[in-house]
Amino acid sequence: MGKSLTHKILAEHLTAGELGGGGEIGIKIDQTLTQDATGTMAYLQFEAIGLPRVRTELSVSYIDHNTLQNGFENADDHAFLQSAAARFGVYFSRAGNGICHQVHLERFGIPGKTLLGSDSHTPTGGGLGMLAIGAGGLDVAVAMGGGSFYLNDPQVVLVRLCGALPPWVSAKDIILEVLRRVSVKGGVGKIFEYGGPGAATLTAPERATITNMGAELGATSSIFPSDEQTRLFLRAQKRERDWRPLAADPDAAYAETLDIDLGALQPLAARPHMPDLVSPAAELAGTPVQQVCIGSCTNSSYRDLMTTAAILKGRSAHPDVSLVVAPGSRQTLTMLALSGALTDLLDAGARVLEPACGPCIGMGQAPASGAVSLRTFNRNFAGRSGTADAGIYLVSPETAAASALSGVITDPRSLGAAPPAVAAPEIFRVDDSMIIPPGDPETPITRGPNIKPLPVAPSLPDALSLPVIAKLGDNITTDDIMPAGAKVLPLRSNVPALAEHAFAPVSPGFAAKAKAAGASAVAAGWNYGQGSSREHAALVPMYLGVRAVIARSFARIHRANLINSGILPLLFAEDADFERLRAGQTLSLTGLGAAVSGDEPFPALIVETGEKIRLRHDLSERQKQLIRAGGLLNATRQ
Ligand code: MIC
Ligand code: SF4
Repeated sequence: MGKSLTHKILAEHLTAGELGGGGEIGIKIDQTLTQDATGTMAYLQFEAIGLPRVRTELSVSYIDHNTLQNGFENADDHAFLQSAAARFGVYFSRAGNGICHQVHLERFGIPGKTLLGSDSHTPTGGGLGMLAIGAGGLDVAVAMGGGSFYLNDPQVVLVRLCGALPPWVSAKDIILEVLRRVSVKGGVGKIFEYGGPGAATLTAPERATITNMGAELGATSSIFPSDEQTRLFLRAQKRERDWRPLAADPDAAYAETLDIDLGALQPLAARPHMPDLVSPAAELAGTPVQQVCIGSCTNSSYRDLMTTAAILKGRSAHPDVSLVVAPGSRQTLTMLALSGALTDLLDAGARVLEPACGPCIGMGQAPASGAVSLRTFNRNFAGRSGTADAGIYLVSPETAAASALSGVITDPRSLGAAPPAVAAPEIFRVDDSMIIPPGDPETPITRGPNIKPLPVAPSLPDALSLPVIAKLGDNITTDDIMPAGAKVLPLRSNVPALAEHAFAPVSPGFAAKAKAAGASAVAAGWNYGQGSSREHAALVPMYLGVRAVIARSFARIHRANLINSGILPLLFAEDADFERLRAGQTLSLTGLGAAVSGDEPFPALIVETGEKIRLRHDLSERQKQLIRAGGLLNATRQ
């Protein structure tokens, strides 16, 4: 039986465990990336590990999230990150150079390499045939130190594409179709490998749109083969030397297969407030729109913005629509400028932002109360835009541009028979002057007042009495646990200040209750912790004394972050146990040492009612050790 591309790359990098065995595996990481909202912690952790320089082939630190400088905090963080990059041997992509995933694709991604990034959309690199995975900052810090990255041996799903996209339908509609079929939790534990004859019709940036938003499936990663399209892209980036052909064996075995006929797709939109609530744009047509945002790491390549500009050329955005364009990279923005397309965007009334995450993470451009905002982004969780009652729809650049012109959700096919043709450039404008190479290992680290020491996890006692401060529903996101946005993000390197905002959207007053309790637990439904990789969603609860999260299931990255922070990720043994436990009750856990060492369900007492419920865990031997040691940082130092 032949091998999938995923298994080939995993096999080349395997350091522990067995492929196909279903257990935990360790892999060697070739490249890492961090961004400024997660990077401060990652480099503080790398510093705490105590190595002088990174041991990867390449590590890059990007500044792209916290670019609104309302106070000193973000600039302080950037100065810290720049000095840490120089000292530890990391490339530093300055503020204004673009979004980590877009720039990494353009300038650093290499087919067949492994990439670990402290951002959930790191799988964007899968568009180039890399095995690119998102993780918490601490996992990335360990990988920078040369340590293996551990993951559950993934199930590999083949997404077989046939045919070619019809006019006005683009890559975003493909991944929205996958989300419609698979759902936001359907990808947990899986890697989506794209193939079939339709794959060859997609350029590398189009593929990257798909692998980027594979994160919204909860998937471990997504990957395309490295073929002629990949070669053309790398050649146009003046990096053809980085190309090598890579594909699955023709008789490769897969856990599942998903067939998509590209020719049968139509423009789609994800409705508020989940990326898998997908409808045809035509069915939503006529809904008034107050804001249209084009950009983010999903859809802000040269192809996407040139297409947008061509659709808008010679016309104006509807007077009721605020049209925002955030280019993905300085390369894209300068090429738009040189081609004149930037003028077309400005003439159409676009508010052009610097190349950064911007509105995608609520860094400015919060929509008006109750507004409908169409975005080419990847997440539409309630409140993430900065406006709690805004309704965010996720769409392609084509649908966004058509709707910006009309002021209502518009199926772009209504604009005519064929969209303006945008050819992939023969050569991109390559200028790496805003990427600073690694500096002197003696560089002193700059530490402004916003850089606070790392919180330290406690080790596991044998008995715990834990008030359940909150009982939450299904699909709780890390934006619910640790909100982002322009007001809160500047506190990412200041855990005590950040802690005041924990669980704000779903459990107001959480921080005060947790502090009063000393030690506590949180209960939740399915897919707890989906979304962002931010380890702050574990670090902050740990800082506030949360010792266990008991859920029906967990999202991959967040579960790993909980363990890394020494918080027990427990599961309800049965549905009835979930029903029985209520917020405000106290859970008494005894014999925890034995319970963690064993693999059997164990009892927990609800103090108020005297009822016993049964809990379990699915920790690997390595994870059991981490929990006992009080998390990954303590364990690594030991
Ligand atoms: C996001 O899209 O939610 C972020 C902001 O990029 C996060 C990282 C973070 O919270 O800093 C992610 O996707 O991992
Ligand atoms: Fe930035 Fe948004 Fe992409 Fe996250 S999803 S990396 S915030 S552009």
